[in-house]
Amino acid sequence: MIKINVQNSKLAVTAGLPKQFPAAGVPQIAFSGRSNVGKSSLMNTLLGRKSLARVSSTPGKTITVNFYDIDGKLFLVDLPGYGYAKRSPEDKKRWSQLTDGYFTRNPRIDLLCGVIQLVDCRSGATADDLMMIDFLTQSQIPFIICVTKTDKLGKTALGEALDSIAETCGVERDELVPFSSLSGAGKNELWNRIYQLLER
Ligand SMILES: Nc1nc2c(ncn2[C@@H]2O[C@H](COP(=O)(O)OP(=O)(O)O)[C@@H](O)[C@H]2O)c(=O)[nH]1
Ligand SMILES: [Mg+2]
Repeated sequence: MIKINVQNSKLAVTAGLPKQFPAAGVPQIAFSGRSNVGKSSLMNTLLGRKSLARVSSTPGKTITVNFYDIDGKLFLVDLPGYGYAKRSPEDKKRWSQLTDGYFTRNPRIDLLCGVIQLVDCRSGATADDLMMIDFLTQSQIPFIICVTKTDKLGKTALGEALDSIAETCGVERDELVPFSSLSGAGKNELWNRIYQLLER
């Protein structure tokens, strides 16, 4: 089992173009989700850092793929958020070139161990979320569905949301990882699942 010092993390590469994706020989775990789903907050929580990944109140601002170097042993990859309604057509094009590029022009796609697909517990899985899940399934890329902002729902409503998300996404309910960046709930479970992806 690999030992990773999670505290030893830094933003290594901010890629605005596929040719900027790093060629380093370390495994990659990518994070995908719509804008504002809580991706930056979740990555900060996972890494025990306040603001390594930028948390924004204005969603959908930057279109880059950010590679966080974790102890020289792993890249956590922040894919650009989708579904931001106010994006210009040029930005939408950049989004798809960069996101498609991550999967089709990534020099180390062989080292992609899995994708953490984030779904907001309040909105449930959107059409865009389902499109991404479909793509990952078709491409035989392992993925974990992580349900964010669970602190925003009471116990009963959250249970119903998890049932519904599992059903629409076509996975078992106990395959979902419920997560709250506010409370830290789900952090250990998500790390365990990431380790499982790395050891497959
Ligand atoms: N209550 C609550 N709010 C959250 C949580 N995660 C993120 N947020 C808030 O949701 C908004 C978007 O978060 P951010 O991490 O920037 O989302 P991103 O656009 O997916 O990177 C911010 O206002 C965060 O403070 C969470 O677990 N619980
Ligand atoms: Mg973000």
